Parts: sequence; structure tokens; C-alpha cells
Amino acid sequence: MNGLGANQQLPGSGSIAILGAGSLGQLWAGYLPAGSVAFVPRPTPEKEPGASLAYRLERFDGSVRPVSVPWLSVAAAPPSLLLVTTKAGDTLSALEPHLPDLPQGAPIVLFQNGMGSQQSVAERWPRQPVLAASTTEGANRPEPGYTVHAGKGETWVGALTDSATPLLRQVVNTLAASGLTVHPEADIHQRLWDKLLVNAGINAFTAILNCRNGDILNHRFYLEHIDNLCEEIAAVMNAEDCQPLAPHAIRQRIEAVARNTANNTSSMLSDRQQGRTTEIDFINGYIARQGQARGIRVTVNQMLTQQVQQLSADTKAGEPSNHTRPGAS
Ligand code: KPL
Repeated sequence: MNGLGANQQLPGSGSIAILGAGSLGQLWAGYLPAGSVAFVPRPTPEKEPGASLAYRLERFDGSVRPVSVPWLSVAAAPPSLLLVTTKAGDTLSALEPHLPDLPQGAPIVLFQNGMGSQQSVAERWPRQPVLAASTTEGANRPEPGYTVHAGKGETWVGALTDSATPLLRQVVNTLAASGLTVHPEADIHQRLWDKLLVNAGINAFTAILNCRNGDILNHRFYLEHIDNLCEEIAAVMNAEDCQPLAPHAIRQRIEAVARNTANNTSSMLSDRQQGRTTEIDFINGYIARQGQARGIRVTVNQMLTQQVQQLSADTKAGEPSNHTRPGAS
């Protein structure tokens, strides 16, 4: 930590730009102080300059408030802080056109699921202050124009590039002005892995089996593969210098979350149902790539990655998306 006072603000305009106006982006925009936030338009010509995104936000306490957030380009209104809430696979291409206009010292906070996209951004812009956030806040949009803060969670933020380290406290304070719980995290790599291992043990199974989180636990396909999956995760975590975790402890963590979120539709199943690209390449796909590069056996991660990729390809080719994979019955 840099010893800066709790009230210290980020330099510049003090405004916050959010790239990615999905559920999570809308959640932060709705809780951050009104007037301090703008959404950054993606290349969509239909958005007129000065237009706003209006929606209703159902807060966790049940109150519903109207929210209106302007669309402002980074060039027109250089922000003091940029939050990126796009899907993992879109992050680099979404950021690319805006970086030339972003003030050099303005921190970028990456909220992506999984692992790999955050590191790609830090490698692409090593001199920019880049931070990653790991959040357990849950939001969804049951209908257009209506966003629900469905799960009260916490957010941990940590530096990925050297120039981000002295700004960590200010970034945390700025985000905490939302009223959401935000912590500085000295070891964001470990924190991201803690979430990754849970997603690696739940998301693909739910997408393949077309079921809610809790329903995987008694499914034959899950029971057949979970122990080998946890062995692979433990080996790759070890190779990545994470805190050592035994395979049975990994399984316990996965199953505790699956039970606590038993009625949830996972983000991956939801992506599959909506015909969106899933984040499999940044979850089991990431673990498979890291394992392969180090000569670690990762056959279950590879199998889950391939099955989810195949389901998405089938959906795009017009095949029904509500079936499970043949080997998964
Ligand atoms: O983070 C999740 C996700 O769906 O991506 C879990 C923990 C599986 C909760 O649904």
C-alpha cells in the first residue's frame, strides 16, 4: 500500500468510464455516484453523441431506481478510471481503439471472468496502470431495461502492472464510493485462481448437462470426471506458484459453491442458452493450455473445453441448443 489518505482522489476529471454495458457494467454504473460515470460506446454507429443508456436497477435491498448513464467516448471525456466489464474474449479488441485516447496515468480495472484475458491486456500495455478485479457480486437482466443486483458479494482489486501498485488504494476508494464492498488485494493472481478453480469445476458441467449449478453434483458425468479434474487443477496451480491445494480440498470448494448457488444458472449455461460465445477458453481452456505448456496431463480440462466449444458450434450451425452432449448422459 502507498500510505495515501483514504480521501485521496484519482488525478484528472474524476470521472469513471465503463467499457461493457452488460449486467455487471450496469450494476457498477447504478451504484457509483450519479453523474460520475459514463459508458464507452463500442463501435456501434447507431449511438448518437450525447445519448444515454436508461434502465431500472433493482438494488440488493429490493428498492428500484431509475439510472441514466451517458455514452461518452474516451476521446471526448478522458476519464480518471476505466472499468472494463466486457466478456473475457472481447477485452483486447474492445480496449484497442480507446487506449490512444486514455490519459497515460489512468488506471484500467479488468473485471473479466477466468484467466488469461487480464494478462493479455497487461502485456499489451505494460506502462499503463492495469489492475484486475475478482468479484462475487451477481447481477442479471431478466428483461430489457431492468437490471437486478441478485447476489450481494465482495470485490477484490489488485495490480497487474508496476505503475498500478501505487494507485491501488485510490482505485479501491473510488470503487468503494459505490457502497459495494471493495478490498485491495496484494496477490490478485491467487485471488483470480481461487475463483477460476470454482468456475472450472461448475461452469462447463452445467453448460454440457444443461442444468443448474446444484444439479451437477449427482450427475454421473460429473462424478466420473471431478476427481481427475481436481488433480489437474491442483497440478497446474502448483506449477503457477499458487498456494498448494490438495485435489480433495479443490473438490470441497467446488461443491460448497455448487450447493450455495444450487438454483443458479451459471454464466456459461446462460451464454449457451442465449447463443453467446462462452468463456470456456479462459476457464478450462486456460488451465488446459497452461498444463500442456508444462507437460502436465490435462485431459479432463481439454475434454470439457472441446465439448463446450462443440456445443457452441452446433448452436451457431442452427442445431437445437437444449440438448446435452452425447457422452454426458
Ligand atoms: O461464478 C459463477 C458463474 O456462473 O460464472 C458461479 C460461481 C458458478 C455461480 O453461478
